[in-house]
Amino acid sequence: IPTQTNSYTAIMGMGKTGVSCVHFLVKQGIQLYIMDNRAEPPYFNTLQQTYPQLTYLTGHFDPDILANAQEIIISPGISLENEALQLARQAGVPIIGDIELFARHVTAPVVGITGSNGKSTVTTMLGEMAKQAGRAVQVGGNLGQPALDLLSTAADLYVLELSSFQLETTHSLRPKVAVVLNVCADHLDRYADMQAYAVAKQRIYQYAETCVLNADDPIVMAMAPTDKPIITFSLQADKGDFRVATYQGQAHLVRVKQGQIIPLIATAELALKSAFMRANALAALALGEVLGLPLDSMILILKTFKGLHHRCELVTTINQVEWFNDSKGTNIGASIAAIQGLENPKKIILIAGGDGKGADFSPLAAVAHEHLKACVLIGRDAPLIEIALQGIIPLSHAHSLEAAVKQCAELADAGDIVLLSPACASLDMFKNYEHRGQVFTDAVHGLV
Ligand code: UMA
Ligand code: ADP
Repeated sequence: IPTQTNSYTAIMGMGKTGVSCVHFLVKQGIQLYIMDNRAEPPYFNTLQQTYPQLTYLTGHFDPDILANAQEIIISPGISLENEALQLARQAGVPIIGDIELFARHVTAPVVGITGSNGKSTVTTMLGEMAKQAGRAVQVGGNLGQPALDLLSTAADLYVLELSSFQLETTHSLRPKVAVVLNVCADHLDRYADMQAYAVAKQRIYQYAETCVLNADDPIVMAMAPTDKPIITFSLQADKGDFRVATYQGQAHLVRVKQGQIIPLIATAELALKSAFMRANALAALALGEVLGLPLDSMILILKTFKGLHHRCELVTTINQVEWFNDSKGTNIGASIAAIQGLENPKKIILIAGGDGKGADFSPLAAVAHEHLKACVLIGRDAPLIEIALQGIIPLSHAHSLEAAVKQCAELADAGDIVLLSPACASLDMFKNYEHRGQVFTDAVHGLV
């Protein structure tokens, strides 16, 4: 156990982030005290075996050890309001996250991408565009591969997906270009209100060289800085530097420069055609322009990018019923976008529910009225969604996702769509959203 006060850095969390911080800091010879308040944190055994010389604590966080640390590196899954941290905060111990460590060491340009929805998609698309253009690009962050791990490979560009939790503990990241894609209710179990959540997201713009903003989102536009270049995108024909407009009788994604409309790609040529994918494509084009990526590389990716797993992914068609896995639809905005994206009024049977993270589900009602045939509810917060949708469409409950799939198979007629887009986190029933999506996919395949 480190004895000297201030001789160690404390790491909170033994998830993916904690492990990446340990790997990074061990190489620098820094003494570490690693904690997790879970009895069996996911990477505890691996860490102990790899680094037996380090000090570990599981089952709880120790306020005194934290208060005596030189610095605390906190994982995004742990709130800054955690009781055990308050002594350290009062003592003025610096508390940072993995992205702050990354920012202190990175030497190549960084793109920062945040927003309530579309982060992973835009991050991946932009990474593909940069690769296509021959750039040595590293892609990661909240997307899955922790940012610090990316530093071990030489790169001339980093594209990072950043969550509000990561941004809260980041102080000196200077992105070459940054975007807040959109802001809708999410993580209200961690934030006092929408304002606090938006403030965390806005941090991405603080030291950005150029800011890309969604002109269709008033919460994002309210973040527009006045002291640096901004570029906007919009799905409307009358606003945005990048927008959707008619060109020679066909809808196109276009760039508007000094009043001139420059067509970039017909929307019919996009590999993914829903409205939210158009917004994601416009955002990626705007970011790519700032990076100087050639237009032909970007367009090629837009024509071929088929989307990520668990995001409005067509699993299969059985008896003319299409089954879509949108397990990554973890908040109400995502699920509304997914439902509207399917453009099939009254024929969608939705599976929703899980850990609602304190959200208000009432905005689902209008969309349900317009687009849904029925809804099967699962998970802890099913009763909250039931309240929002009662009397609007037929509702039923299922005790498991497998049972929900069976119910949907009975409800669906030829031409219908079954969509898993829970509007909730998965952690009340599953390991993560991938696990939920896999259980759904297996259950659907099991119907045949
Ligand atoms: N936890 C504890 N005690 C601890 C540490 C964590 O109970 O001591 C719990 C947390 O409450 C959380 C879970 O364990 O439920 C995991 O938290 P973590 O911070 O250890 O997570 P990591 O494994 O480090 O993964 C994190 C991101 N997770 C979160 O922000 C919750 C991953 O994003 C990210 O891919 C990874 O770092 C690499 O950067 C996932 C996510 O769900 C995909 N993100 C949220 C989202 O997208 O909505 C923000
Ligand atoms: P994130 O990384 O922000 O969670 P993803 O790219 O993984 O976003 O997409 C998650 C879900 O959010 C998708 O499955 C889809 O339902 C929805 N979505 C994607 N892009 C957008 C967007 N631009 N606006 C609204 N919803 C979106």
